[in-house]
Parts: sequence; C-alpha cells; structure tokens
Amino acid sequence: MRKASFFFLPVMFLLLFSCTSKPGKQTAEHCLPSDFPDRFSGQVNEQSDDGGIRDSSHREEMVLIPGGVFDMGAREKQFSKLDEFPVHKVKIDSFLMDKYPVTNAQFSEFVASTGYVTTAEQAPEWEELKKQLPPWTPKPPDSVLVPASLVFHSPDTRVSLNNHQSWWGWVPGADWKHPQGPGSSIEGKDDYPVVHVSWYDAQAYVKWAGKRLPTEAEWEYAARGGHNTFVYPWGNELVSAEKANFWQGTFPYSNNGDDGFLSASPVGSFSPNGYGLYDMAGNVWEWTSDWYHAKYYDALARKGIADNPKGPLVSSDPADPGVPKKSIRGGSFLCNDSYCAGYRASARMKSTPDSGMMHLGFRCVKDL
Ligand SMILES: [Ca+2]
Ligand SMILES: [Ca+2]
Repeated sequence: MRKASFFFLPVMFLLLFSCTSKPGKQTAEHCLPSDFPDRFSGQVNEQSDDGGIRDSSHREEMVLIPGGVFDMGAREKQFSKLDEFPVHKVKIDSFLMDKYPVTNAQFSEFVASTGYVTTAEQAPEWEELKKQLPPWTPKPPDSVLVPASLVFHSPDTRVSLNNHQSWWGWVPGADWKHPQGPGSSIEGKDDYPVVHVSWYDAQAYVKWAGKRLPTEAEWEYAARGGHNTFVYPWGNELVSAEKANFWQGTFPYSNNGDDGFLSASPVGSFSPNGYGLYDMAGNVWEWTSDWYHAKYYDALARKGIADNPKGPLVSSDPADPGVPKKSIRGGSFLCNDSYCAGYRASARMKSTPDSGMMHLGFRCVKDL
C-alpha cells in the first residue's frame, strides 16, 4: 500500500531547494510540462556511435564499466555543495550498466508481464500515513489522499522563487502513463525515460529484469566515463544546449528550449560519455540504491580507499531531519547553472523512496 506520499510531499518540495550552489541563492528543480515545438526535432542527435539509438533493439544494451579507483566528489567550487566533499578514493569493481535510462516501452513490458501497480497509482492510506506523523497531525482532506504525483506547471507570471508550490502541483491522476496528469499520455513516447516511478517501483523493475540499481559510487564512477578529472560526463566545458537536456532560460516561466526539449527527451538524444552511456547528465534524475547521507563522504574518506561502498545504513539530510531519502543522480531537464548544476558528475540530490516526479527515472546495472 502507499504509505507516506502525502507526508513526503513537503519533502519533495524541499528537494527543489536543496542544491544551492551559493549561500542565499535559490536553487530548484525545474521542468516545463509542455510539448516541444516541432522545429526543435531536427536537433535531436541521431548520429550515435551504435548505429541508430532509435532502434529499440539497442535499448536493452548494457556497456561494460571497467573497474578501477577514482576520486569521488566535487571537481570545482563554483557549483559544488558541501555534501560533495571531502573528495575521497573509491574502488569500483567492473560492472555492466544500461546505456540509457529505462524507457516507457521497457516499463510497459514490465507492467504487462507482472501487473505491477506503481506507487503513484495508489492512494495514500491515512491509517498507515499517520503512524509516521506527529500524533497531532490532522488528517489531510480526502481530495489529497488520492493517487497522484508531482507535476510541474509553468506559472504565467513572475513568481517568488521561494514559493515552489507556484510551479509544482500534487496532481491526481499523474503517473508514469500520464506524466502531466489526466489528459496526457505516453503515446508515441516509447523511447522516453519512464518517470513518476518511486524507488520501490524502480526496485521492482530491476528485480524483474534480473538487474539492480547502481550504487551512488558506481553511478558517479560511470558518469565520469573513464576520466577522473572531468567535472561533467563530457569533460570540463560548461553545460550548453549541445551537451545535455537541461533548462535554458529563466525559471520557472521561460524555457528557451535551445537544446530542443522543454521537458524530457527521447533517451540517447545527446552524445554519450566515454563509456558509451547516454543521458547521464540531464533529461531525468536517476535513482541509486544508496540511502542519502550528507556526511557519508566523511566516513568513506577515513577508510583510505573505500571498497565498492554501498551507501550508509541510515539516511541523513540536515535540511529535512528524520526523513529517510535515497540518493538520486545526474540532473534533469529542469536543471541549470543558475539553480542546480545537477548534471555535474559529482552532484548529489535526494528524494524519499516513495516520491514520484515527472523528472525522475532510473537505469539498471548488473554484476559481471
Ligand atoms: Ca531542455
Ligand atoms: Ca539523467
């Protein structure tokens, strides 16, 4: 049953502001739920090195991530956050990783095969919910305790960036098949990343697929593409419309779409990194298996070389005490340098495991 979605709704909002790059500077996860103009479609990079990423036969492909030791953590100071320090040595064993985030087509196959119902498709249960809330918490209105997920809506006018509820909405009926709520669909979007999937949904999928979620360390190691000094999956050049699907313009009401996409993009629309991985930067955030802990790197740094770390035993987010969260990585179509440079290889974000959002998906890994 769905236990805690309403409770964690404010948590997800907090997430929007948790990637501050400078003190006093607002940060946010942004998205714009509107179709991108046709004129942008020609910018999609179909000259991939695998001979045609639009061919669904390639979607299942995984690539070998050769093991090694790398420096985990921030490479620069302009955008990095405290939780990206200290930089520490990490040893990673070889593993296989999906080239792309899991797509709607793949998730559809999983649901058709198993009958799985995602978190966002279930109403939060108040009897379960209140066990996790202070005893004086009033029951939310029935209108809130319905199947729903978080959807971004671009406001018509300039709004305070302190009021994230101006652009995020708890939308009944929003789920992986209806990314922008009732009336929207994934028809024609087979090769887009599945979104509105909770961490539990992702776990169910990877188990079905005979795979697993990457650890946070594996994710960062893979994002660097074999280049230990890189800030971004592509190198050290600042993000630009040719590099990844991110936000160009002024949040939250002006998205230029210079990269061709105002919201999510088909997987593999931008060039891969050194390991042949697509969309590690931007498009959608990706779940990892690790709990998020703001001070986890301190503990790892004391080990000398951390051997295939699998995350802390408990979660800790000082911005949201007592609320367990999983680490998510890679940034989304909502990120930009002004707010959240989440497309840096070292950038960390977090979300409660029952969170479904329209800019959050996942990809799988597998042991050799
Ligand atoms: Ca974009
Ligand atoms: Ca991504």
